[in-house]
Amino acid sequence: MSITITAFEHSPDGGKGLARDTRVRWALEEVGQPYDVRPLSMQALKESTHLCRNPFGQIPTYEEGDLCLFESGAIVFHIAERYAGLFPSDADARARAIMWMFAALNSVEPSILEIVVARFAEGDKPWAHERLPLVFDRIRQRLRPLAVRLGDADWLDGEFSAGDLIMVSVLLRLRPSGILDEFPTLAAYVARGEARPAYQRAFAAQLAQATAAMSPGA
Ligand code: GTB
Repeated sequence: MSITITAFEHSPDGGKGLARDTRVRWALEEVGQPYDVRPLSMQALKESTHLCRNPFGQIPTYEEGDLCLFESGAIVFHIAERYAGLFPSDADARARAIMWMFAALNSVEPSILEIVVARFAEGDKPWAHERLPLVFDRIRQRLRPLAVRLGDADWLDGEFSAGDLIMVSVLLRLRPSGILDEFPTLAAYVARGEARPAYQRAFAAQLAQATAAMSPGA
């Protein structure tokens, strides 16, 4: 059955791969499944056709036959369950991989998303410059124990899994802030994720799409 995902037609990051379709593309590349992309404008996200796919009017979504999913974590979970390559076969190790997916999405990502709120949604408030350091401190409170748990291992729990895929994707959002450099083992962990051939293919695909959108007709 063919797979179609949605992505920004014009990604606001201009091809840096920071939007959440990249993690879905990466998962599909890891398991070797081809996919089509339906690029959507900001306006199309809020139209009824897309609201049927995702009631919140966001990307990414995932269609496969009659199945339509939204939420990048749920999509990567589904891909990992349906296709070999992202979940270990041992049941306990699989449970831990799922735990790391949730940890990335529930315990780490929310603190990182606060940067966007502090910089863009609240950037014009008189207290904005005082809030940003607090936001960074809360991120450090998550990164410190994560770095301790990772130690000098390559991945969070043995072999690379969907848990690492989501965690690396979440941490990548920190790159522009420079905060990752304070945690060299985490920076190296993210670099290992980015060096995977499947990530490289996913990144190149989203970049090609962003570049084409910037120069239509070229
Ligand atoms: N929890 C959902 C998930 O994990 O799938 C969140 C999905 C989400 O936030 N989607 C964003 C979206 O569709 C794109 S990824 N936004 C449009 C809207 O809400 O109207 C978030 C994102 C956007 C832009 C950048 N960037 O430019 O760097 C990075 C990440």
